[in-house]
Amino acid sequence: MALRTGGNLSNIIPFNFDSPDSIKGELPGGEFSSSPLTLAMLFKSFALLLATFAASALADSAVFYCTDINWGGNCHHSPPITADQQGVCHNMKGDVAQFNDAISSFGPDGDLSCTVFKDFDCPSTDSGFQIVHPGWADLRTVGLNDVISSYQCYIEQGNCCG
Ligand SMILES: [Ca+2]
Repeated sequence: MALRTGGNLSNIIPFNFDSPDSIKGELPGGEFSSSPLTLAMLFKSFALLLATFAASALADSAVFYCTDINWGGNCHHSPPITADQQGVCHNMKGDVAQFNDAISSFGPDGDLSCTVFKDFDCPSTDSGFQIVHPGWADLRTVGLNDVISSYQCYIEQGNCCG
């Protein structure tokens, strides 16, 4: 989904809504006789819809994990993982140290694809374990209960970073 990765609405919505004349100029054939104000309002509504969708899509690009299975116990919703943060390794240290070797459910939102590791620093010597939305509500089923120490995520779909 391209809208998720851009974050810059001016790239998505190339219209100037405050000037109906600018919309006139975009139409093939130049002049048109129907009310430019109505058309501008229509475009504006569409733009608001797009902006709302884009905002919700961006907000969804995060990771949710919990200390108990089925999203129970103590849980943490990570900050949104944006296009420029793809591949960044997140360690269960500092503010989230309580989750080190304690996670029993792990789920990426939206289009994220994440790899979890048993050790810190997403070691390249470990291929890790890939998790995509909606994630695993019971990490015991994949032998990863109470062992995860780091993870990294990529935006799986979308026309990133052009
Ligand atoms: Ca560990």
